[in-house]
Amino acid sequence: MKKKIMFVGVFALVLGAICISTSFAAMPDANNVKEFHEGATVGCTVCHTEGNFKELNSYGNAYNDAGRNVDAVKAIDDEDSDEDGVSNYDEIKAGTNPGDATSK
Ligand SMILES: [Ca+2]
Ligand SMILES: [Ca+2]
Repeated sequence: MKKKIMFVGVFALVLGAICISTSFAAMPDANNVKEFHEGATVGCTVCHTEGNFKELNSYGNAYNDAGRNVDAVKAIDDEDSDEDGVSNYDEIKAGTNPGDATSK
């Protein structure tokens, strides 16, 4: 019984550490977008696929390919990563998703 409780405890600690490290890893990226687009609301789904935060959407891939920093945000601003007819800049300013063509 003690071994089972110990295993569950260790598993919970490892899972918690993974969740925390994943969240903190993504924060600098969201902050890069916020830094360039002052006042913008930037959630996880700006760069990641809805419901699968391990997978990048088209905007996330473009940001990653451009260098994954503030300059990358600027470099892809005039692009239309999700090909919905609205530029990444306009989508972020409007609060729509630059990586989701159904959001414009
Ligand atoms: Ca777009
Ligand atoms: Ca869009």
